Amino acid sequence: MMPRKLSKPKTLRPGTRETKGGETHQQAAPNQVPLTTNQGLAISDNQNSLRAGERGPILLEDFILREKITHFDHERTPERIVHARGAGAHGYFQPYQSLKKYTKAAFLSDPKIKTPVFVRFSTVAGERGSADLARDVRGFAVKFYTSEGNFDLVGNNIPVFFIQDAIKFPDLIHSVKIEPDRGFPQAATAHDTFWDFISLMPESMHMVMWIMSDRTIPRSFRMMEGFGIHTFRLINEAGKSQFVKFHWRPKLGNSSVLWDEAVKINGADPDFHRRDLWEAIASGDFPEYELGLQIFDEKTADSFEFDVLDATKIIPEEIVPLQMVGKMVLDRNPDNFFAETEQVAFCPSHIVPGIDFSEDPLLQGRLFSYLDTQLSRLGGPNFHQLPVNAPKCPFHNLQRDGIHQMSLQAGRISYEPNSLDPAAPRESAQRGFTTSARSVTGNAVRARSESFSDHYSQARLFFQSITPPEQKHLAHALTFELSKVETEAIRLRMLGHLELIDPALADTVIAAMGAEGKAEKIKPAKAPVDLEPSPALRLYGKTKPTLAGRKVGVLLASGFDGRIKTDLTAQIEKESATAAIVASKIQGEVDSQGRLHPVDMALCGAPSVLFDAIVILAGAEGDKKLADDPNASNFLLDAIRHCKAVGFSGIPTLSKKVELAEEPGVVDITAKAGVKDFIGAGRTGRFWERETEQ
Ligand code: HDE
Repeated sequence: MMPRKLSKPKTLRPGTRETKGGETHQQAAPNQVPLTTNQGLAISDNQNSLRAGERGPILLEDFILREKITHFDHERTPERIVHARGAGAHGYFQPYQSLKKYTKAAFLSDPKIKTPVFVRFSTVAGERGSADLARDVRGFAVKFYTSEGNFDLVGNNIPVFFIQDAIKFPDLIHSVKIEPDRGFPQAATAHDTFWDFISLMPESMHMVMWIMSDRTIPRSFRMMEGFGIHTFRLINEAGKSQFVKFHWRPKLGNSSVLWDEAVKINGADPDFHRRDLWEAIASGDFPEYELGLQIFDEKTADSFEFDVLDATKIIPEEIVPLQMVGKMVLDRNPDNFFAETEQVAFCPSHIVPGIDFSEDPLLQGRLFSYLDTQLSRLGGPNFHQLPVNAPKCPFHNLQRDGIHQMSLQAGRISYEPNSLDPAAPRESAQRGFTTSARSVTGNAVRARSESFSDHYSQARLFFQSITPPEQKHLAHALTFELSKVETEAIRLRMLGHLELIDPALADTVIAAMGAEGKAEKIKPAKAPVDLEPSPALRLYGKTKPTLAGRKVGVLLASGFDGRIKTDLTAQIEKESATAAIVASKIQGEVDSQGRLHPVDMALCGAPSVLFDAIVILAGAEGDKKLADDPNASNFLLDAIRHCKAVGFSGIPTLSKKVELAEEPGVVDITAKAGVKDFIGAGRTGRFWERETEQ
């Protein structure tokens, strides 16, 4: 779909009334409901509190002031202890074909069924006001409002987790969040307590590879994968149970930014991800994800060299391929961030008939935690009545009262069985949720199965499966993070783990840190083995290169060629990408014909890290001005450094200044096929061969 341009906000000028003090008093039109208190009382003056004389103290009698301020004082609810910062969207899910063979879940039974969804993407460690581009796991939580109740698939953008047992979660989160005495660092793993804990948790080594990879600095929520992580069960009408793993694949393909970009984006636009999602949906460019399932039976599960109940392990797609079974489209922004994105309450225990849990000890702990957290976060047991949380199918039971009760629960009967009300809700053996038949035996023990003990083989598999640029970035990230650790013993312990994961990776990081011969010797519970590399784990090279959904920054400087600009922006739109027009001044820029062109952003607030590819269009005079502007040099230099497609025209002074060389992906846009070549380069995305950092 071609993205529509976002409409510019309009200013309204309602009638105002004259005052001595000169403050603005906008008046409700006669046919408009006036501003009222929460009791419905019309308010005559929303600018002045009630005073004893024009210059006197405020009277306690001012119930209007007190109501307004009291409500304001209570505007915030406690933020989520993890995943505090997030962005949400509405949409729908639709299966490609009936999955009745595997599951009796109604929403998967018929390709005609469109199930409404609400999705919330998030970071994990940072507080609600932290920046979007923190190096962090991203939450990918989907609430399906099915005809049989809500199903919450509360996943992440990484298919494994740090720990194997829920009892370690508070420790993990305490180690990663701000250190409790000093209150920093915010939204960062690069500190002592995190790496101290991690280096003492061999089971987290696989996840460490993923979090140090480019996956934790995604370009967009629209360009990242999602995973249910745990093994779940699918149950069909005949009661047959199979294991399943859930995957989301973005239609736009995967894309991440470089660390240097992430750092700069956090300064230039800390809301980069939520803005990107909001603008894409508002302009009609709806994000889409395919749902892929890995379905396997108990016998297959038993044949793996790892345990499918261990959340630190993947099942390589080369062993159990993904079946793409449906798509999710996000087509509506929330009407109110707080009411929807903030108050949405996901719980892995929200399940529907046809899907069931596994005995994964991490999942089992989550089944308790989420309901509990909503009680304290949303204030009571009726959070399911909030519009974003309420099922869209009928629901009724005999639970009553409680804080923030919003429904009018009529009638005398609030117990069951009863003989007084034949119409009261009762259980249904036929339609009700039943736990799949599974035998549970054994003594009560606090012990971890030996089948969970290989902590290094899949970490190695991940590192050896990703592309060379991704490997390089991963080594950089480890060097950066460990160099921030002040305690030498922690650094050396982590280097010992790296030696077990991959000696070449360890050597690179050790050399970059100057720690040759110092790594601690770690004894693994189980010696790692080499596994067949899995290309599916790569970020790049899995989908066709595309410019769709990306943003091209077009920097104009005076005297530019208006025809090239028109052609270029038309070609960009044809790719389903967007062009952001940038110039030194927000009021516009003049072309070679003296015509003023409107612009979207001023250069001082539009560094090239905000774009996927850039073009500089300048006339001779504009070029000289750009050469004198450090923002323009940085615009170009950063795009080169970040390996992006660069189109330029008539910029000898600026290009000389930044020593622009003939390089792959750098295109003279004034050449005969200049615009076409630039679009081709834009589709390629990054030209890794240009990457200079070692
Ligand atoms: Fe969560 N997690 N988690 N988590 N989690 C929460 O619930 C918890 C885990 C995930 O956008 C909390 O509503 C425990 C794995 C997402 O609102 C809390 C354990 C995965 C979100 C909680 C885990 C996740 C949360 C905090 C270890 C990926 C955000 C606020 C057993 C499969 C959902 C809330 C949203 C949120 C507990 C581990 C994903 C405290 C105890 C593994 C996407 O209940």
